[in-house]
Amino acid sequence: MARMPLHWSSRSPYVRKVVVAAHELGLADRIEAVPTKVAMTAIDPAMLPRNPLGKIPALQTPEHGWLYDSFVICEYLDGLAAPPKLFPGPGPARVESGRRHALGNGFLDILLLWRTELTRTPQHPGIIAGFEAKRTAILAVLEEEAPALAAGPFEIGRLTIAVALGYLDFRWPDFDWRGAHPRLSAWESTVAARPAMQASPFIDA
Ligand SMILES: N[C@@H](CCC(=O)N[C@@H](CS)C(=O)NCC(=O)O)C(=O)O
Repeated sequence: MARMPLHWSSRSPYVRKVVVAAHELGLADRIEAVPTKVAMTAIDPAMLPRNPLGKIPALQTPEHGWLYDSFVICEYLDGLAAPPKLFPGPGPARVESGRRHALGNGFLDILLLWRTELTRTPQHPGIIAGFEAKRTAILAVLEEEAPALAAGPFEIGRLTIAVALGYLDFRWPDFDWRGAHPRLSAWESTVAARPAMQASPFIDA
């Protein structure tokens, strides 16, 4: 079966979500990575007909044409795969998975906006303070939830939280969150060792 082109970068956490999902679902060989450089300040005009938001990931599918964003692409891949799946069926587990995904993805959104703010001179101290407060709150909630994270299956919510923590380490290597969050740190180390996570490291290429 033909491979599906995926606009891809080794620096993008949202792309990594898709690649990890593809590996977890046994579909990695269905995807053809198309290296793509985009940024808020560097739009690729060729991307816009494929994703008018100008963002990656975008996956070309036989049934739906170009699909975006990472959550939608992961759900699409989940539909192609045999169990075990990354998206629970309707019911409480689905709602809880969706909440975890919102937390992990929202964390990613904050970290990306934060990096953009750091490129500006002068930076807005109120915005930076807000990011710091949210990062503190998110890590506190995740530390509280770490036993539950460890007790359940690796679904789209846990996958996204794992990618967000990996991105935090990638872009803020000097920020030691592990010392104050030992249970979260232990869980992150376990999930970071999964073959799907190992197959898709962040690289600043
Ligand atoms: N909500 C989107 C976010 C995607 C996103 O922001 N990707 C970044 C790369 S990490 C991007 O393409 N940025 C370019 C831009 O904002 O114009 C998703 O989950 O796919």
